[in-house]
Amino acid sequence: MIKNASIILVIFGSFALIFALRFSISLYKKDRRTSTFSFIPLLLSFLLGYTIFAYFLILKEQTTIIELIVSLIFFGGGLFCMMLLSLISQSMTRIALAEFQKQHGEIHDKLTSLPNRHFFIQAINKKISQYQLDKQPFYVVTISLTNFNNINEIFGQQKGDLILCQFADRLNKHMSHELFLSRTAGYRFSFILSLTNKNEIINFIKRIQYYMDYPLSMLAHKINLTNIVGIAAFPENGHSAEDILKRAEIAMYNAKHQQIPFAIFEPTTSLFYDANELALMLHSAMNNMDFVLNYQPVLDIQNPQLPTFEVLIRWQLANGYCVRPDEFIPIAEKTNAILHITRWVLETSLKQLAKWKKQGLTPHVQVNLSAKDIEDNYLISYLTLLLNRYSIDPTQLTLEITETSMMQNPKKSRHILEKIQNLGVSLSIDDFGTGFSSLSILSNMPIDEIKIDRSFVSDLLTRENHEAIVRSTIYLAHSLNCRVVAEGVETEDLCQYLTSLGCDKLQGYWYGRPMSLEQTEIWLKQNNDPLKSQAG
Ligand code: G
Ligand code: G
Ligand code: MN
Repeated sequence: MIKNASIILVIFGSFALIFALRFSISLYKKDRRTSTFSFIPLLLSFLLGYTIFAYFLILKEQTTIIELIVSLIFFGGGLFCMMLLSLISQSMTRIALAEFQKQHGEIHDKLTSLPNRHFFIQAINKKISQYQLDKQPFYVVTISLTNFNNINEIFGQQKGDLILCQFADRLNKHMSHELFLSRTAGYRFSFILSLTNKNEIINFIKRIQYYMDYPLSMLAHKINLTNIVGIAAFPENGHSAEDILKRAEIAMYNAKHQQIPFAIFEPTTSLFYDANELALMLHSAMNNMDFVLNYQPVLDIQNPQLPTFEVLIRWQLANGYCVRPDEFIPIAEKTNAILHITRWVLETSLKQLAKWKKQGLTPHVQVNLSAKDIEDNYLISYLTLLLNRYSIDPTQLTLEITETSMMQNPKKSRHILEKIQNLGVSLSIDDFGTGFSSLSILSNMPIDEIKIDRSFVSDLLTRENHEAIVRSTIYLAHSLNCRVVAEGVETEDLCQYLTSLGCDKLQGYWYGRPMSLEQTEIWLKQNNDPLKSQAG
């Protein structure tokens, strides 16, 4: 009886060990580490011990209580090993699952479960490395919804999300796995096409757009989502993944701008980003201050030897495009970003003046302020700090304020402008004639200079009423003790006529275009040459 019980216990124990061995083998198959492998020989040697002990029990005629207890321990040990390895195996599976989910989350979008922009860039990079081997060019295509904002407004964010998922699902149905369909921004998706023939590409896009134009349904409503597509080619349109994707997006903006369903990137087309996009990009540009300054020379008729420059900001994107200040300054004005930009422009300009001073060059610079800047109570202290820090003579600096921004809050503007003037810095009214300033307000402003807007100057010689406006503005400005600058002087004829009207300064392509820092330094050195000045 005791003998049979002992044998059964040892046999069950060894079965448990066999299970433990199976767990450890499958664990090792998944894990492939020596620490997990070491379970296998250990369990095998246990199993050998169990078999020898069972054999020993079977051979013996009688079994003692001690042997029964040992068999019990064998049984328990086998069970213990089985449970332990099952537990380890389960935990490892859970850890692996969590890791997978984490990685998946990093490269996938939660809403649509499609890969995200990060993944897509990796996918393009993979295609680029493959190109080194097979020389197979490819296209990156971006498809964006154009009326999704309306959908969100009508149905609310939650339903909007569901509609977006339906759109993504439908798009995914028409794509094979190798196209790497990804969600690359809010309501924008991208994929990679390995076709080489342009007609094939166009047919593919047309087919996709045809399917995507079918209405989707939400709560018994039929929803028409409209989309546009931009396409860029590798290696024709760029060499890095970011460049190609960005260019597909630029092509897409062009399609939107031209109101056509799709466009292929053309290196000559200009850039059309929408305001939302620019606002997002501006945010990151502000972190690195991705701006540069250009300098446009201004001719001082009374004092032609004194070089004067208007400082003009430029925002250069990584893809080589230059966003015009007309496009991004209004966006920066909506947030307080403009205050930081102005401070950067002021500091960079004054730092440059300090560098030039060391080389014996003391040009005059004119910096543009925006409407928000003249409401900024800290502008004065910042300006004082800069003038002291860089030891700049305040008469080397003029600040330009547009007529419209000055008129937004004349009382406050006047207060701040007076403080600026007290520092010894000059003030100039930019784009004069485009706003509707009242003469009484104007005459009370501490102004040193008026810049007549180029819309009046350029056709001065052919439009009598513009000639009258310019002539009377010069008269008015002089009676208010202000100097007058004419902007947009593009020809020699204009220059002569404006000089005869008594204009004090001329600015325009005739005298010089906005220049990079390097070009400006060359200009400065040439104009600082005493021999040339005397000759001129
Ligand atoms: O140089 P360009 O034609 O792109 O300039 C367009 C407009 O942008 C001009 O009206 C000019 O005054 C404005 N601008 C250029 N640089 C600056 C700047 O540094 N600050 C502000 N506020 N406006 C600028
Ligand atoms: O508004 P503000 O004066 O700041 O504008 C200056 C802008 O005018 C600069 O961006 C400059 O590029 C542009 N500009 C300067 N001179 C000329 C010119 O002669 N013709 C034209 N069309 N633009 C000019
Ligand atoms: Mn200006």
